[in-house]
Amino acid sequence: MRRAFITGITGQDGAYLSKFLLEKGYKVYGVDRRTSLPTTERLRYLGVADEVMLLDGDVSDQGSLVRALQTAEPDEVYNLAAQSFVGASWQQPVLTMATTGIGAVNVLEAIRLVNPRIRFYQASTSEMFGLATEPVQSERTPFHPRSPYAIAKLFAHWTTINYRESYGLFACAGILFNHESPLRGLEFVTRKITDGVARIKLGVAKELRLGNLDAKRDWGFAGDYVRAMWLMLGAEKPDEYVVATGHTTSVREFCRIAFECVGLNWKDYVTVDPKFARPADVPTLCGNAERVKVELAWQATTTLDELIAMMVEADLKRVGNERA
Ligand code: NDP
Ligand code: GDR
Repeated sequence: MRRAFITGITGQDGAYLSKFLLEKGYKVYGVDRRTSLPTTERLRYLGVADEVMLLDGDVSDQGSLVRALQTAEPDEVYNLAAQSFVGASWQQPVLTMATTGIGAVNVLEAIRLVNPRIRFYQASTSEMFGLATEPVQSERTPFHPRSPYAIAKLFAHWTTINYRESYGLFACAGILFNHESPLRGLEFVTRKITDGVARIKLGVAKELRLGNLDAKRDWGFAGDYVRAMWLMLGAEKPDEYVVATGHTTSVREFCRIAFECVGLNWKDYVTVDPKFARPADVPTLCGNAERVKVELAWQATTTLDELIAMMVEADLKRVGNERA
């Protein structure tokens, strides 16, 4: 039986990846950091909380990773742990660099110490393109990070490549564009919108306050994207791959579609609040996923309309249950 080890297992992608790998017959381990309340809500939502093995650890504590890897004895490690909210990275730049940047070095060093034959996946991001120099970004597009988060991710990205070139590790990086789901954190704009739509529809909120409505992103479904991570670690050679839908949509248009799902006009409810604007935003991102399609036979299967409908429906149910 193949064994996988996931940092960030309690996050959106960690939950979907756990379910995917369990269905493939893997034994799945993950690090769970100490918190004052349980963090297994997403794993429970997908019905896999009792099937994964959670080990105490934190990516900023290398010893904890070494012990966890010695226990799990994995064939594959997926490094998904991060302070992943771009907006918070200006408020907590040092913590973001430590977790999102140095955290990756800690995982790679633990792999070298415990078993250098372990295959490694790094959760890199389209945010590294930032103020992109090309309208559609591929693996060859130059990077221009625009936030402490993106800088930390770029550091981790190059560290991954460096460990491959220096020590021959099977180390891959997926440059994933935004991917969402009903398990997305409430602070991210997509989920903030679908939650807001549900609250307004059910009469528990009157308006939705957002920042930059002109920002454009290439949004896909998280359930599709975790498969790409697994394909990378099963490939013949380690590499970097852009994973995206190839379509870009503005926050404004996302609002229009989401409100339309419940028969409302977004213009009647959305207010722009400068509080949610960023010191330096990324205006537009759109990925060219040709390489992952040709080499690993991956492509997105969920359309944006389907994704938004799925998220609105889940939030209507959740907000409805809260009120009951
Ligand atoms: P989430 O924010 O949902 O999950 C982050 C995970 O990291 C959580 O499990 C969190 O644990 C964990 N974590 C945070 N700090 C630490 C720490 N110090 N030690 C151990 N674990 C920690 O992110 P996503 O699931 O959306 O994303 C997964 C990864 O992919 C992240 O690295 C993100 O930056 C990256 N990424 C995401 C994209 C997206 O669109 N979703 C696109 C490209 C890259 P806890 O539950 O305790 O908070
Ligand atoms: P992003 O996602 O920064 O792309 O990072 P987010 O949903 O936070 O922002 C997307 C765009 O929407 C604009 N925006 C708002 N954003 C938030 N959060 N709240 C608002 O009210 C709001 N109004 C407008 C933002 O300015 C931005 O332009 C996500 C994370 O998952 C990262 O970890 C990951 O690496 C990237 O996606 C790819």
